[in-house]
Amino acid sequence: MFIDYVEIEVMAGDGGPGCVAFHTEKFVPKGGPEGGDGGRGGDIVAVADRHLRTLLDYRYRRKYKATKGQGGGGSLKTGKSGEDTILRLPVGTLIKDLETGQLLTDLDEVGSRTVIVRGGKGGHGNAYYKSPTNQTPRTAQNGQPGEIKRIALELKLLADVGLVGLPNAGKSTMLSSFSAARPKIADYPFTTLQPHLGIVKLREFKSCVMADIPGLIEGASQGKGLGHKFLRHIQRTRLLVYVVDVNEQDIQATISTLQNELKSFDENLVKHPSIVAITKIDTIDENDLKAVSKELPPDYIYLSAVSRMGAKDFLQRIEYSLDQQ
Ligand SMILES: Nc1nc2c(ncn2[C@@H]2O[C@H](COP(=O)(O)OP(=O)(O)OP(=O)(O)O)[C@@H](O)[C@H]2O)c(=O)[nH]1
Ligand SMILES: [Mg+2]
Repeated sequence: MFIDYVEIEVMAGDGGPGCVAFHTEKFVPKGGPEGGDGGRGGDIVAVADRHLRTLLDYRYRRKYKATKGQGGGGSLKTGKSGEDTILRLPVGTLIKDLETGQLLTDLDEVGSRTVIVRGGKGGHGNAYYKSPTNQTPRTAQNGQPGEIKRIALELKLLADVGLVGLPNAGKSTMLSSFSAARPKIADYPFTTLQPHLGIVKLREFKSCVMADIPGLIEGASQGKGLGHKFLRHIQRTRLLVYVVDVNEQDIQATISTLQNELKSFDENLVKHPSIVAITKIDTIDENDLKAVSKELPPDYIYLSAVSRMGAKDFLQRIEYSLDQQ
């Protein structure tokens, strides 16, 4: 469940063909063979990039190709090599060969680099075949084809953003509205019994992992409701979102309740960067919303996970907070 998984095809570049050419110069009859070798095809190289967190971008593009080597030229010129194609992947990505099941690499450190498929060698030009018995070879070799593999990218996800709220606050609805995850949603408390993760696209090439966890109630630390052990799933998140239903009688008191429960699990949790998201704003009319927002700090975000009102603001705030760290 907590694994991001994508299958793609990677094709290294073919080697360029060797060249058949002979030396030509005024007054030099019968110049020798001078066809150069073809260039190597480009490799496909996987690199661990610390700025990436998910494999989301690889879901949209499934084929990656490196460029071909160029053909050799006259005057013993070797063809230009093809360019490598770099696959930037999050740290912690495992790459497996789908045909053999073999683990090709584990990008376990920032900067880890592995060649996944090698470009083909360039073919020899005719100069290569010159020998005492064959002074004028007229053949050259084709380049070798680049390797092709179907590979699986597999990443164990760690959540960046944790949703914390009372039961029924709308956490699961939020996750399903912003990601492809489909946690159960229902109009009764304690619908969510275990954490769900989803990948939220913030903008192109930028995404984060959001965790939806069970609802928290006053006294959870004493075992009320579902207890609070599930909070360990958000202990390593970089940002907490307090999710509060706009219809809640006392929004500030609700946030304090949530914070007290977090504190009794782990003091450090309340020191995490956080955002307050007041949700379900589609359920009250504009004037009531104005009245509510007047009484609350100006940096709270108002949104509806159903109508997606305020969604853009919310995602921007998440992006900004994650960027600050
Ligand atoms: N109108 C409206 N209804 C919402 C919104 N968000 C959630 N709901 C409704 O509120 C109820 C509870 O939503 P959930 O997403 O299951 O709440 P939760 O916080 O995950 O609840 P637990 O898993 O029990 O902790 C459901 O009936 C949702 O349809 C919203 O933005 N607008
Ligand atoms: Mg839920």
